[in-house]
Amino acid sequence: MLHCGKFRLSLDRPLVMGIVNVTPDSFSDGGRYFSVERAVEHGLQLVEEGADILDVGGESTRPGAEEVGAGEELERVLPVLDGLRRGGVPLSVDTMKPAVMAEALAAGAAMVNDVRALREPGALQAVAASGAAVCLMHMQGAPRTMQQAPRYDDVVAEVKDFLLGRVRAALEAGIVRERLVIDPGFGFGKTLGHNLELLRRLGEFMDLKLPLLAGLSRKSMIGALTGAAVEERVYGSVAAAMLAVQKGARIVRAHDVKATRDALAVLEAVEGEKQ
Ligand code: HH2
Repeated sequence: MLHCGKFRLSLDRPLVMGIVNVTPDSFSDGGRYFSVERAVEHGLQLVEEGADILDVGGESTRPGAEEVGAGEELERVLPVLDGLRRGGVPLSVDTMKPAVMAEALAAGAAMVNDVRALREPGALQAVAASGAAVCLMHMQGAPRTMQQAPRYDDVVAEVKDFLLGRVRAALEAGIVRERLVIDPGFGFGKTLGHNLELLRRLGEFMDLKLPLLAGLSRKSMIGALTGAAVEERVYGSVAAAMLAVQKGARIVRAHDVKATRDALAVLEAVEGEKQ
């Protein structure tokens, strides 16, 4: 059972975290309102398609992406969180910034999804002060440069060690285990070979005895394997999500919620309930 603010999410069946990106619009003034409206509409659509959680992000973490200030990020994210409350599912905020975490949690977010695993000063405290769940993700380096020369001796062992350290830090800060989720961070400072090895050996993360989240949706590794452009990576992404769940992932982060849910329905029927 994942404790997610006022929500309790059963992990008996795999959960789908639907992705809601609130990225800047190229049309300046009227554009922002339009993009908030669209993001809310899109998120509500994902709930209809079966999303169990919505992950709202105001800063891209794509390799090479530029950083955004906390004020700007909040301006993007808060109105969308507000609009998505009526969806009735827990809302996660995808951010690395403690100031954004604190405000989003005050505005009712039930989860923090941090690709820096609460390493920014003040991040542990911001989450500890709430009852929200938190996803601790591994990343080597920083988004702008992480794909330049990722290097590991044993990618699985190193990612596991890192996550174990962050779990300990979270527990010490007073965030109880029931609120923790771990994520190996596919594509975050990893080559295709590293990503494939992580997926192949994902079962080894079960040692940490925490729910595992896998984010593979539309990532460049899917592009590399299929030759498909970003918006055409749905089939490869669904296959990767299924493999991740078969190897123990309990939450999959996905753009294409309906496709992922349908595939999971087949998997669940064949495999039955897993814990
Ligand atoms: N991947 C992205 C963003 N946030 N969070 C978790 N926990 N795990 C992930 O794998 C993960 C994540 C990728 O971000 P970006 O490239 O900005 O695009 P999108 O948000 O559309 O996936």
